[in-house]
Order: sequence, then C-alpha cells, then structure tokens
Amino acid sequence: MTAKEIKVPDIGDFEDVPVIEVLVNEGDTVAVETPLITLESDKAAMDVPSPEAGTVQRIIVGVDDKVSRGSPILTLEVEDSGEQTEDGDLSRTEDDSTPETAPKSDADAVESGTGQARADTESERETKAGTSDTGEPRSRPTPPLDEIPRKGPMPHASPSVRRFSRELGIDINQVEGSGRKGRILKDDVQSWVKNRIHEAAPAPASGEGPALPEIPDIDFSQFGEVEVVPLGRIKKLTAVNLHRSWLHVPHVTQHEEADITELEEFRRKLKEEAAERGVRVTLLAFLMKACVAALREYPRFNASLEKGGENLVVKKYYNIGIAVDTPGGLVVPAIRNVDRKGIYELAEELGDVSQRTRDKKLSPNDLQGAGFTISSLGGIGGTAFTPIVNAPEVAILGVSRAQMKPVYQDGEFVPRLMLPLALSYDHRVVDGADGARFVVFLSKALEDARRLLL
Ligand code: CAO
Repeated sequence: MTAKEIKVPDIGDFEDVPVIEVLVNEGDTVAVETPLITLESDKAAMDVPSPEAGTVQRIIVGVDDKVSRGSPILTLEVEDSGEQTEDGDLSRTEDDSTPETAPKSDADAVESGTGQARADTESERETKAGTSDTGEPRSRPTPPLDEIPRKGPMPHASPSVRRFSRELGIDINQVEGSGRKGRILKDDVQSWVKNRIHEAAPAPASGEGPALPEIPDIDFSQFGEVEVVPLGRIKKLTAVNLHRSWLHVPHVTQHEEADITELEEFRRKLKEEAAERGVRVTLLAFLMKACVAALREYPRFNASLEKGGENLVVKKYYNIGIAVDTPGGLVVPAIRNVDRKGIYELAEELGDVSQRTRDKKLSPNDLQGAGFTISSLGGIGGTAFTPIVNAPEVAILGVSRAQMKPVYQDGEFVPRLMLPLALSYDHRVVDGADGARFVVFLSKALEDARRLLL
C-alpha cells in the first residue's frame, strides 16, 4: 500500500477557488471518480473526483480554504500499482517535492480526475468524462471547465444540492439561496418544496386538514338539454354529513350471510297475532335485537372516538339509528333503549317512527342519541352495498334483500333463506378481526332467534 497525495486538477483559469464542501472523511474508501471536495468559483460549482481508488488517509483541505490547480486535497492509501517513477518510487508520496501548482507531467502528477473537474449538468458531465471506457484515467487532460459550453449562468449550489433538487424534479433556478453569497443550500430546496405544497393546498374549509382539489364546474348544456333541480334541505344536510364521515372515517366493510330461514318462519307465524295487535312485524325488529346482543358482546361498536383520538366513549345504552328513506331524502331517527323493548314494542315503534319521518313530523329529539345504525334496503332489493358510517358512531349495519339459496349442509344442498349483511366500521376503532367476529356473532344470533333471549 502506498500513500498518494491527491491534488486539485486543472480547473481552468481559476485561482484561489473556495472549497465549499468536503465530501469524504478520513478512513473512507473511495473509488475512481468518487467526489472528494466541491469547489465553487464565481461561475460554477464543481466536484473534484478521485483519480484513484483507495482509502482516505488524511484530509488536507477544509471548507472555505482557497485552492488552485495542484493544491493538495488529501492523501489516499492506494494499492501498489507496480508502476515506477523515474526516481524508483512506486508513486508520488506525501514526501514528494513536486511543485504543487505545476505538475511535472500528466503521467506522473497524481491529479484528481487527470486534469478535470466534474461539472454538474449532464451535458457537461458527458463533455468532461474523466475516464476512458476502461475506467482508467485518460492521459490527456480534457478541456478545463470554463471551456465547456453552458446553457446559461449556473446558480450557486453544490453538485449534491443540485442533484438533490433534480431528484425532486425542481428547477434549481427558482430556489433562492440563503447561504454565503446567495449559495443555495439543501435547506433552501426543502423550504421551497414545503412552500409550494402549502400554496398548492387551498385553505381548509373546516380548519382541519387541507381541502380537497375541486371538481371542475362544467356547463353540461353544451352537450345537450339539461334541467337544474335545486336540492332540498334534507338532501343538502345529508350530503354534508355523509361527506364528512367519508373523509374522516377510514372505512372497512365486512360482509356476511345469515341463514334466517327459521327466523322468517317464526316471523310469519307471528304475523296474524301481530295484525290483531295492529302492528306489522318486519325483519328489522329482529335485526335490532340481534344488533343489541352483538353490541353487548363487542362494546367498541357502541362507541364514539373522542375528538383528538385519545379516548373512546363507550355507551352503556342501546339506542339504534334506523335509516329511513323519504321523498325528501335520507333521515335517521333513533330508537331508544332497544335492549329493554320486546319485538312487538319495537315493531310498533318502528312503524310509528317511519311514518312520522315520512310525514316530516319528527322532533329534534327523535334524531339524537343513536350509538349504532342499521340501514335496511331489504324491502327494495339488491344483493350487497357498503353503507357509510354515521360518524361519530363507529359502525353501521347494511342489510340487503334475503334470498333463497342452495346451501350445502350435511352432504346435500338445501334451500335456505340467506340474508346479506354488510358491516362498515371505523378502522381507527375496530380491528378487522373484531369486525369479522361481530358479523359472525350477529349472523349466529339471527340463525337461532332463541339466542336473542340469552
Ligand atoms: N329481505 C327480504 N325482504 C325484506 C327484507 C329483507 N332484508 N326487509 C324487508 N323485506 C320485505 C319484507 O317482505 C316486508 O314485507 P312483509 O313484512 O310484508 O312480508 C317488506 O319488505 C317490508 O319492508 P319495509 O321496508 O317496509 O319495512 P322494514 O321494517 O324492513 O324497513 C324502513 C323499514 C324504514 C327501514 C324502510 O322502509 C326504509 O326506509 N328503508 C330504506 C333505508 C335506506 O334508504 N337506506 C339507505 C341508506 S344509505 O346507507
């Protein structure tokens, strides 16, 4: 191993150019072309690459030192090459007395990059490639930096900062430098990016988080006849609520099918008796009871996340919101204390509340206090849908139309009435495993209505 002194190569007509960055440390292993220091003249910043591979032994220059061609940069411990100099040394060493500013010749002067500095633009780099195809230093120096064609004045920035801005896709000419003599630092590039991001995001409407990019306002009449229909009050309110929930709540929807063959049989048997009482018992009353059983088992579903996300407010009451379709839009009244009410009572209350909802006779109190919501589209049809959580509740059950399906049981297919369930939940509060447990519990409860009594 031999110690070689690495010197500043031919950098054109520049004298006393300041070192703005030392890119290696003592002990670093460098390859041929590894940048060692960055110089910055009035015209350009340039990396000085290593002419040889080896280990950095001693760094001679420091930031703000002024260097010229031949100034020592560092000593490099390199493998012996077998080449001998005139005086029998294997190479120039730290003791070499060759004048620093005037190397004897290209062959014996161990100049960094064999007389070229590395410029920063791709075209400049190509023009100034410092090694031959084999990676060996060229014997003839390439043109000095000031002879290289330039597209325009270069901003003051080290190649590493320019590389950084290129990686981010930023035109460095737009960045204002805060360093000495207006030099652009890495921090300047980062601040520029932060400012652009901030400017790109319109002012938040609610004070929470950035607003969304706007959907373009298009004049559709240019394509054909249109009619502009004003939205009613309920539709507008619903739009705000649903949008808010959609944006705030990370939704997951868990699907399940419940075998309600027996339950439906039971319900039909009750019909006559129910009619005598003047009530219509629909599946929904049973669904509410089954949901209460599941909420008791999994209390996190009957909860709300406190603002700030620090605590979960778990409700000890069982009030269930029911999505009711009205000509004016969707309304969700709450049926209170479902746990304390029987099927007939619930059926009666459901009938009453849905009627009052459609007649627009609900009081504000009717619309408050739910801890969990059911949205049943079973009376209309459809196989599945993904309901939106009625925040700040954490879950909602979507129910689609039950259908007779062939179900494989005990070695044969049997016709069973299968009810599609879709549980959407707030994934901040409920884990996927609990989401699945909840619907499995619910489906078991519906399969065997006796469980609802437990
Ligand atoms: N599968 C198959 N049939 C069903 C069913 C289901 N899941 N649910 C109801 N039905 C059928 C029943 O056959 C029932 O008839 P009978 O009891 O006379 O045999 C009939 O539909 C009654 O349905 P209904 O819709 O009038 O009554 P309900 O208690 O099931 O529902 C209410 C009441 C208020 C929830 C419902 O009328 C309603 O408005 N649903 C729409 C809710 C909505 O818009 N949700 C979307 C919100 S967006 O997430």
